[in-house]
Parts: sequence; C-alpha cells; structure tokens
Amino acid sequence: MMKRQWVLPRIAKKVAVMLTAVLLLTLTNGFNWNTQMTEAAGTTPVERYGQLSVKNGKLVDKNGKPVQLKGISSHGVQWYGDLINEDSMKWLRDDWGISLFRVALYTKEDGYISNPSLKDKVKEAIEAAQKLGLYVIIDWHILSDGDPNIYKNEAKAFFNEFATQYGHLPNVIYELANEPNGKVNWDNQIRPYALEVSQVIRAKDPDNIIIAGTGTWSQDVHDAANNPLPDKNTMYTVHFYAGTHGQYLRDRIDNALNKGVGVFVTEWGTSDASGDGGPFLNESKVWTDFMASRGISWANWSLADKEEVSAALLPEADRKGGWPDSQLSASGKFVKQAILEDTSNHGDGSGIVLQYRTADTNNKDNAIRPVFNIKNTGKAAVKLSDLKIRYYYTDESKQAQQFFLDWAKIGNGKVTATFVTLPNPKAKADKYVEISFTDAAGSIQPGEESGEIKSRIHAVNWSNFDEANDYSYGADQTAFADWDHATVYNQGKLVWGIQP
Ligand code: IDC
Repeated sequence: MMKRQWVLPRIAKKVAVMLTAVLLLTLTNGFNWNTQMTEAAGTTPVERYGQLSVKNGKLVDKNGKPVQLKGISSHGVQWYGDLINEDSMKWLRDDWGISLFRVALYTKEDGYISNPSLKDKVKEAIEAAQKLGLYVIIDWHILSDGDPNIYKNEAKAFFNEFATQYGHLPNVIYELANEPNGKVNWDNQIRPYALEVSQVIRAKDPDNIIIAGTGTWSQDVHDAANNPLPDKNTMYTVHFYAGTHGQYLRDRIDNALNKGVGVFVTEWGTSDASGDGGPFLNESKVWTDFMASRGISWANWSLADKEEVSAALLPEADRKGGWPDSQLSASGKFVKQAILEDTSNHGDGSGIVLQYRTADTNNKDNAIRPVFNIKNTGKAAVKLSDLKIRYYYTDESKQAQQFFLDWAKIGNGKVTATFVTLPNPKAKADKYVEISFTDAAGSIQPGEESGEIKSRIHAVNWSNFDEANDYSYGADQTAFADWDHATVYNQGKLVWGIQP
C-alpha cells in the first residue's frame, strides 16, 4: 500500500476504497472464489487421500488438505487374529465406513517376542488393506514391557523388515510403541528409542507417517510437544478410555496442538481403562466431538468378540464380517455410528469452515493483514450477522488499534470490528480483533462461501508489530487454506477453530 493514502482526508480515503472495491468487483466478476478444487471422489480412502503427510501439525492428504481418518483397532493378533482378514476388513470399509485399520502386535502377553510367526498376520492385514484402499497402522504393542528399550533390537529388526517390504505403499503407518509406562519418560527413554527406530524406518521409507507413543500409557503428549522428534512426518499418540480419562487429557491435546505437533489417537475405548466397565457413551460422545472438531484421526479399541465392554462384537460373531447390528455390542454400535457420521466439516455440526491467508509476508511492519473466507459446508443457510471471527495476536504497540476493511465480496459497509484485550494473556496472544457482520450482509447458502474479507490492523501511532509471535498468524499461508488458529462463533458458540 502507498504511504500517501494514510494522509488522505478520511472522506477521500473512503471514496478511494469504494472505487477500488468497484474496480475489483468489475475485474473479478464471475471469478470462482472457491480456491479448493473439489476433486473427483475416488472409491477407496487411499484413492481419495493418497500419500499422507503432516503440515502445520495436521494430518493432510496428497493435496495438503486436512484429513481425519477413523477406524478400528484389532485386539491382540495372538487372541483375535481370526477376525482380521480381507473379508472382515472389506465389511468394515463398506458397512462401517472405516478408512483406517490398526493391527495390534503385542510384544509380550504371548505375543511376537515368544511367537514371531504372528507377524504373518500383520502382513496379511497390510496386504488386505492395500487391496481395499485402507490405511493401516502397524502397532508395536508394548504393554507389560513398559520400557520400549527392552525389545528395542527386536523393534528395529521388525520395522526394518516391514519398511523394506511395504514402505513404498502410501497406506502404511508405523506406530513405534503402543503404551510406554512405568518408570520411563519421554526425554530419557521413549524419545531416544523413537529416534533410533524412526531412523531405521526412514532408511527404507522416507515419508509415511510415524506415530510415537508417550509416557504413562500414551498420555504424556505434553512432554513430546516440548521436545518433538526431528522428523516432519511424525505424529504423537494419545490414548484414552472414556470412563477413565476426561477434560485434563483433552486440555493436554489442545496444548500440544497449539505447539504445532500432530496428535493421532491410535487407540481409545468407550469403557474404562481396564477395557471393561461402562460403556461410557456420553463421555465417549464428548471425546468423538472433540476429535472431530480438531480433525484428529482415531482408531477404536477393539475388533474382538471377547466378553468385555470395549469389544465391538458380541461373543461368537462371524469371523468374516457381515455383522448385523444384533452381533454388535453397545460399544460397537456407538463406534460404527461415530465412524459413519460425516465429520469432514470438522464435526461442529454447524458446517462452518474458516479459511485464511495473509496478504503480506512482512511480519515486522506496521500492518497485520488477515484475509478470510467463510464456507458453509452445512445443510442450512447461515446468517452472517450471527457469525463473528476472532483473530488473535500480540499487540506490541500497547496503543489503541484501528481496523480497515480493504475489501469484502459481500460489501465493505457490511463488516465491522472491535478489539478486545485478553484478561489473561496467552503466550502468543494478548488481544484479538472480532469481526462482525451487519444484517445487510445476508446469509451464506449451503455449499456457498462469503468470498474474500480482506482486513488490515494498525496501531493508532503506526508503530510496528512483531507477527512472528501472533497466535493467528500463518507466516507462509499466502493462499487460502482451512485455518484453525482463528475462531468463528455462531450466536456466541464456538463453531470453528481452537482458541489460544
Ligand atoms: C486389553 C484387552 C484385554 C486384554 C489386555 C491384556 O482389552 O482383553 O486382556 O489388554 O493385557 C490399553 C492397551 C490394550 C488393553 C486396553 C484395555 O493398549 O492392550 O487391552 N488398554 O485395558 N491401554 C489402555 C487400555
């Protein structure tokens, strides 16, 4: 922007902005604002999403679009291996809508260490998943052997073999250690183990997702977030059981996400932590909504017909799928429903998605220039005057703030803003701008979007900001993409994004 503009009298500035708006509208008439191409839907999950990777702490598909995988974990292959086969997995794909299957290879508990031939079951599952276009987690299921270093050499040989044989496939995910527990912590035992085993995998497979377990039965994600692994396609697992683990663990997840690390729930149950007790379906619903709103991928424990609450099947269920609801446990019915539920809009139910880009990449000048686009992916029209966007930042100026609307497709006069100082400042935010819309802004129809809302913030004394420490700032996001570091409220209720 030219400096001159700032010395124009107010009215002249208004006229200039209006003229620019008219010009832009003319130039862009007929332009399709939808920057995200809708790709032809493939028939299988792997055809749709392809090679996965991690971007800004999110699991993304081959086009860089966030993806939430949902599915089920096997029980121990030594006990319920006969439920793992191409037919049962096909049924789970087609009837339950799974995109993900986890194969639990216990090390102890009569598992792989004493019976190495169990790895053939893992191979069968991977090959079935390949045919069916499902993602598959190879789970090195440590449990009573709380320290993953006990069988580190076996783990390295195992993952070397599997990465060599299957690392070229896009649908393979490695889980390095199910649940470290006992006297081990992330920094001293788990991270060194994970680093060493990851290096073995990376020598053969440069890109597939690796998932690291954390301390205290994979609940210490905060430790991993403070000292993550160097590999960019590594995520960290959190395991929960709805009857045992609640809000404190969700807070830990938010905390880790805010630090930019990716979280993947490779195991959770509707029961308590014993695998029995419950089911706690209300608590489970809080969790599945939470994971949907953050786009966190998950696998439920477990595909078994054992007489325990967390088992999805009732005793003597068929081994090859085809299960009517009468063969599903209460947990199985709940989980099937949660998988089938469309959470591609991040599950908030309102169907609001906020996209963001930054209009300039100079993070040390006197302007903050967030550009927004609101998408309505829901089934009903949404009134813009019901919505508010919050953009969080750190205000180095400590001056009054001014808001400019450089342009909005819906019309400049229909957008207003206020600034709010946070009563309890956060590490990367002590202020937010809240953008609102007048009644004249109208509604966004289902499948439609607001179009660009191009805003600009300055301190009254035009002093510089440091955007590097701004919560909502996306330094390299110069093209529109879904952005959960700014929030949207519908009639006061948070419907998009993560507050700092
Ligand atoms: C449980 C099984 C149970 C089995 C036991 C073996 O549900 O049938 O007898 O393992 O020790 C976990 C573990 C997972 C547990 C599950 C439930 O990853 O192996 O499965 N759980 O206790 N972590 C928290 C809970």
